[in-house]
Amino acid sequence: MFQDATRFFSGGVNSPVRAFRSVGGEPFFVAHASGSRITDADGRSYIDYVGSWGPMILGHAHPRVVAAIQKAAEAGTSYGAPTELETRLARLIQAAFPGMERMRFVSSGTEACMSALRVARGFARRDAIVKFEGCYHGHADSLLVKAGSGALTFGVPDSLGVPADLARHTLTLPYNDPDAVQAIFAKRGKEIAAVIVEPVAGNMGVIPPRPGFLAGLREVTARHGALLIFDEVITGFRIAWGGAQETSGVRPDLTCLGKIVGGGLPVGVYGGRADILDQVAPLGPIYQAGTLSGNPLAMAAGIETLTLLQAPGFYADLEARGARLAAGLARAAAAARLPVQTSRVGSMLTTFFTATAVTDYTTAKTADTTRYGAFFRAMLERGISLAPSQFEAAFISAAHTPDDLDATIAAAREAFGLVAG
Ligand code: KE4
Repeated sequence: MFQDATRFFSGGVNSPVRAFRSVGGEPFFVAHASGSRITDADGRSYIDYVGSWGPMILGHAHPRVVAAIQKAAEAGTSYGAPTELETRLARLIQAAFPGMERMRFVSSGTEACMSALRVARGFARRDAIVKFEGCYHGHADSLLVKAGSGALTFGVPDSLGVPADLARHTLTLPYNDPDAVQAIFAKRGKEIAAVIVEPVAGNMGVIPPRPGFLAGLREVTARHGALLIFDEVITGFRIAWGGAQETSGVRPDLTCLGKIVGGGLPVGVYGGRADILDQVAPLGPIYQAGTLSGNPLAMAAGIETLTLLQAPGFYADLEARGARLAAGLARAAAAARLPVQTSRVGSMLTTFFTATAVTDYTTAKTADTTRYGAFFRAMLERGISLAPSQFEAAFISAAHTPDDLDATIAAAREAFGLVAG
């Protein structure tokens, strides 16, 4: 199947990380999935911690989500016209994210972040934006930019095909570095339209914000007339019902959501202060549009998913599962005398193969990716499917049972031993 796929797709995949290139071996092809398990075309099943990179917080093929999609499909699959389903999902989102006074559905996290940036630039009438090294906000040109030569100079492209003229409007700073933020605003505050941040980083592995970091971003952006954008595509409905703005108490001007909010179907959302969103077409001069925005099947999947997340104790149970797995993995690594950092926020976690405390991209990159690759393969052989990259998160779902977690820890004990050997 992989051979066949390489005749059609670059690297045989429809998204780069799926190709297993940073962990070695060939990707398995999925036949079906249910609950915490995913089964490949050869009939092998795994306990799954990729969870479609975040959306599958309820586990795969939840019967109520599947039924909701089936019911919606029988009424038609797309209209290109408003439906009451969109309003119902928006009401649930606003209940979790009250700062999203107005919002708009799009079809991916990339589209949500790209649109939020254009809205911020249009509203602030400024071109510069600030992002953080190691944070990923989708593949829009302005966000595929790395730090320029000096910390205070504008960015350079982080991908071929991104014009230098565009990249120079993006400033990239170290994550968790409040001094760098203060310095850039002192020097260029008047040019900066927005700061976009993963309020808990997930794309360099899981890295929580230092105490005060997010509040510092809130203060400095407000003081300089810049907008604060929380990219909660991963953290939204993951680390809490109200994401990182619930856990941190910091309210951004704009929020981007994705993944869980569509229950596994293609949905992204951007939204925030009404006075900002009132500038978006057809009300105002900032344009953004989408054929499949608000797709009825995706809306139905999102409504059912968010409804199920409101079950009493849902997040407390996930927290307990996360704590149990993280403690078990840390004990297993210690037993193999392997220096690792287990970094966890709620039900998203990363085991960094390094003795260094991981607080930003530079320290994350001290991780031994060869060892991670060996660990990944050893776990796969033992029926555990982890993220095929050291710099991603493992996701626990409500479908992961205590037995699943204990089996994972037992497999890790062997895998760490092999890697240490
Ligand atoms: P999508 O366009 O892939 O739906 O979302 C982009 C995005 C935006 N913001 C954050 C914080 C994200 O994590 C993502 C996408 N995450 C990646 C990996 N964590 C998705 C997996 C992939 O690229 O295949």
